[in-house]
Amino acid sequence: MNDWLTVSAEVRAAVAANRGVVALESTLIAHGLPWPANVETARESEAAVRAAGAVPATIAIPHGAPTVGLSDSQLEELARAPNVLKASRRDMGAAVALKRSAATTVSATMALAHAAGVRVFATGGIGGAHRDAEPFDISADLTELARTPVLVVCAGAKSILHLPRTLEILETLGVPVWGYRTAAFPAFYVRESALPVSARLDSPRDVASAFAAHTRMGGNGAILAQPCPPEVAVPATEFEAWLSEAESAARAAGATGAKVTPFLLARLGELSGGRTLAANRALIVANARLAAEVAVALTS
Ligand code: PSU
Ligand code: MN
Repeated sequence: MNDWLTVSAEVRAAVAANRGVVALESTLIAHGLPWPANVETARESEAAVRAAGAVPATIAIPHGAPTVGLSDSQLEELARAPNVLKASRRDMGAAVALKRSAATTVSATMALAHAAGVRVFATGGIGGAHRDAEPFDISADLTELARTPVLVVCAGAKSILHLPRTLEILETLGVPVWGYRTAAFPAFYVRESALPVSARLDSPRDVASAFAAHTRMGGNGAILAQPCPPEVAVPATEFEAWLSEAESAARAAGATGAKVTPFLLARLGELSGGRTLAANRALIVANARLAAEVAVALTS
């Protein structure tokens, strides 16, 4: 194993024994959800992975040490600490050199998962192309999917994004977008968009076969998109009203770059009276469970 990477004993043993392992990201803990919902969701996700027979590997850079498989106390520290960096792929080197604590976004988590031999990863929603033409803003999650062979299980792309543009970029980059039991691309808190996925897959076994075939033929990352659980999903029209208000607030506050997504998610939580927060939590845990089922299917 790489000497620059700390991998927990449990994760290392599971990877060596070809058991199912699921990577979980930490930006949603440090920047996506408020305390204490963040630590509760992280623990529920780990429990959901275990219940499905796989090993959870939450990933972050505590005090400058890239780590796959955080301990529970590291997880809680990350959830409580102020001033945790939000690290995408490009930010990891400086965080390590300066011994800064950093949460990893989808791009950075994919890179570290791959370095540890973990093939399946669960999150809430991936980043993508933002709606405004100016300032121009496209997430590093998309290019990482193009280069790193990890399956990202999510509820689609965040509904704060320009979804048609995001899907076109993924097509250009050769990244499959599979719908789990749906032909319509899910839109995070909103169960479905009017946009098609590249293929519909209906079982963890089919997903495992498709991902194995994709990587065998030289493909890298892939997306498995599962709609938000129906009990907590938000209707599209209601969501659009909250979003335009949150976007005006973001412009007024001058939130740009890496600050945009956390700002919008927090504002949406307030505007919706906590409904987007409930949806976000539920979809993250549901994705962790599905990712574990796929990870187990990939090992047999
Ligand atoms: N899923 C969630 N909440 C989040 C994220 C995902 O439910 O906060 C994070 C992921 O880490 C993703 C990031 O990579 O949002 C996107 O940030 P940006 O738009 O700055 O690329
Ligand atoms: Mn961005």
